Amino acid sequence: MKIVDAKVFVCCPGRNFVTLKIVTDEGIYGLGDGTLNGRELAVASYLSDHIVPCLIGRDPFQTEDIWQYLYRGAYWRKGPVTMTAIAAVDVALWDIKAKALSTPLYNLLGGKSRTGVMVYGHANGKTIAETIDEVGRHVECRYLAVRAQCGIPGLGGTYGVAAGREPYEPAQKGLPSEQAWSSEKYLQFIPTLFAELRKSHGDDVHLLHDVHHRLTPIQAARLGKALEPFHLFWMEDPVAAELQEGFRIIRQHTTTPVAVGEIFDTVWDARTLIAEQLIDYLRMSLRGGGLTPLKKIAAFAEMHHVHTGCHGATDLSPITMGAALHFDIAVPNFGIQEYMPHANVTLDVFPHGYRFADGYLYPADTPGHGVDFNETLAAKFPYERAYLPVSRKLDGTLWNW
Ligand code: EZ4
Ligand code: CO
Repeated sequence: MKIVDAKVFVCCPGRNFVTLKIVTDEGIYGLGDGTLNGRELAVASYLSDHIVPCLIGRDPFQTEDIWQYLYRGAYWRKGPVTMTAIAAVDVALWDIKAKALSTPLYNLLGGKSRTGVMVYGHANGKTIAETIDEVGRHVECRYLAVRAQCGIPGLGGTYGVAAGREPYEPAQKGLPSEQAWSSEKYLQFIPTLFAELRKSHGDDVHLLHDVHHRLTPIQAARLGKALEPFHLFWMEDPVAAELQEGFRIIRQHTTTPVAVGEIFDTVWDARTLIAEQLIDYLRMSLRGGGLTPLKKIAAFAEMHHVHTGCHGATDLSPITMGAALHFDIAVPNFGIQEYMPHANVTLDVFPHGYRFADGYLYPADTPGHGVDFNETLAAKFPYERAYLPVSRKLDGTLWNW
């Protein structure tokens, strides 16, 4: 089998997505997701200008060799644009391989290790009362795990909380907006939020919280300690992780489980964190280079008692979600999968076979990863410039969003 064509599509059904379609001489095609929130066109160019010409004529079954060719062969390694582009190719090739063998992707990854993939939903409120209601709404929909975010008294917009009544979307049309941040006000407030959530919803539901890189290690240590009575499933991205050794400080002070990695690109970004058992969950999904490296990172994590917790925000297309579910259901050290349902208009462009029931997602049982792409419909939604917001401390200092 040979690759005869590859096309890159940029579309905006509700939000921007980059999609790669690789076509073979046997008529089988594979689909990969190259979406990098706020930097979509850079990945589209990396793919169409620099990668697609190198793919024509290759054997799509050689997922490992093609991965090495694109990673080592480019000389310039790592980086979010490169790794998102390689991910799109890698996932499309695994899709082709599974379709050619006429089996669901999970069967190429060891087969099913569990019956369903436990997911967590997002409960966001402007106030504690609203967040309590939102968690309640998820519990009614049978979610077993819920991430809770809340507006901070004294601050305007807070990460994770939508402006209007529409579902939260982590990108806004036009140039980046700016939001005010105070770590002091946040640290003061969050333990009260979780105390109230436990009072209203009891101890059974798994509660999670995303700090979104806003704290320093000692502040994160203090938060983790204050949250111990409310036994969170995890505290996510407590600090920016360029300095992996900084997580030692968090670990020395608290038993609240730590999750990190949605912006990591390679195992090198998590090597110390895993080897020293400084984290409990690795948040990398397929965006960091695809399935080929994710299998390796997961195996390395397994040896260190670290579980997976794939990123699953709406800025990853249904292709990443669909393919991640095959990984989740197969990998021995699966932890949990993030699930932010896509808008209906997005799902119309990406017909898919995965489904949610009683707190679990189930991957498609059809050959491949089970997510398709409607090119004709996608063409009706051209790219629209959109960015994540930026965050500033109250004195104007630019901070982590
Ligand atoms: O803000 O994916 O855990 N989920 C998250 C996301 C991120 C977006 C950034 O593109 O933190 O909502
Ligand atoms: Co996050």
